[in-house]
Amino acid sequence: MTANFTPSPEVQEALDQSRPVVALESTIITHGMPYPHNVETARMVEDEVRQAGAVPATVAVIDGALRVGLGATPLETLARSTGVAKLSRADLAVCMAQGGTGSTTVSATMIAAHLAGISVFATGGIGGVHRGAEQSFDISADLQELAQTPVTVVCAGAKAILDLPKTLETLETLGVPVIAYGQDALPAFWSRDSGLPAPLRLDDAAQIARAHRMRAALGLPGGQLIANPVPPEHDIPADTLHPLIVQAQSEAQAQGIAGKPVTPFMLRRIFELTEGQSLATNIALIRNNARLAAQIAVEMACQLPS
Ligand code: PSU
Ligand code: MN
Repeated sequence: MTANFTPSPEVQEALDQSRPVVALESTIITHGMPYPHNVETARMVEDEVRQAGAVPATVAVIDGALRVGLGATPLETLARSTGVAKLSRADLAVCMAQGGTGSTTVSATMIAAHLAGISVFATGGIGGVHRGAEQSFDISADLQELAQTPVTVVCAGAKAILDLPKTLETLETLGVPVIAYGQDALPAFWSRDSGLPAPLRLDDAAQIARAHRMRAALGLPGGQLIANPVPPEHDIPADTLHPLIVQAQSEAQAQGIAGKPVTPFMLRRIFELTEGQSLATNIALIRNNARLAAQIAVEMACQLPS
């Protein structure tokens, strides 16, 4: 480990004692939600993990150090900052070399989690193949990361702003298991049902932990994607969202928004067009994912050979 890579004392102690730890990302804080909802949500998510018996480890780069487990002050500072870099696999090392500060996306958070020895990570929705990718070539680095880094990622499905059939096809090509939790349908972030069947289904945390261990035993690289449907009371049906997504996307196109800013722009416009309903759903689904991720981490710790 280098001096630039520093799990917090609490996280390091839990890992040393083989106690359950759940990694959390920070792009959702800096680019996914407005202040102060972002920092409030980050705290609630950490509390969910603790209540379920695991230690939360929020990941970010602060002044060149890759931090795994953020204290209250850096979390608040990050949440208030504007113009923070959004780091994926491609940008992580350069940001650190420059002594910069940035939030980590799913791909960079998986890298940090794996370096620290954390096997489970909770987020909202992963990135994927964007609509119109046949023109733009915009495919999130999250997919390649799932193919190579052995972390089980709990999300609420890929964001509905993406091309979900193409995202599923790409994940299959990359050898990533996409596992719906407790239902047959693939959830689509704000909606419980995307209208697509999920390739795989598991119904409890112990099975998910076993499948993770089985991949390792087989020598298969990469992680698992768990798609956990948002609780029913917060579901926004896909049909309700569809026209709003189409509208937001045509606005993005008209304004020439491309690359990294696309996802933050889309999330903000859906928030505005649903008059805040999408944010309440986003918060509910992240908390729900944190709970399941903690249960999986607890099972993984129980299943450790003694
Ligand atoms: N989930 C959310 N909000 C977010 C993201 C996920 O609820 O802001 C972030 C994640 O960090 C994910 C990133 O890795 O969006 C994907 O960005 P892109 O499409 O540019 O790869
Ligand atoms: Mn992209």
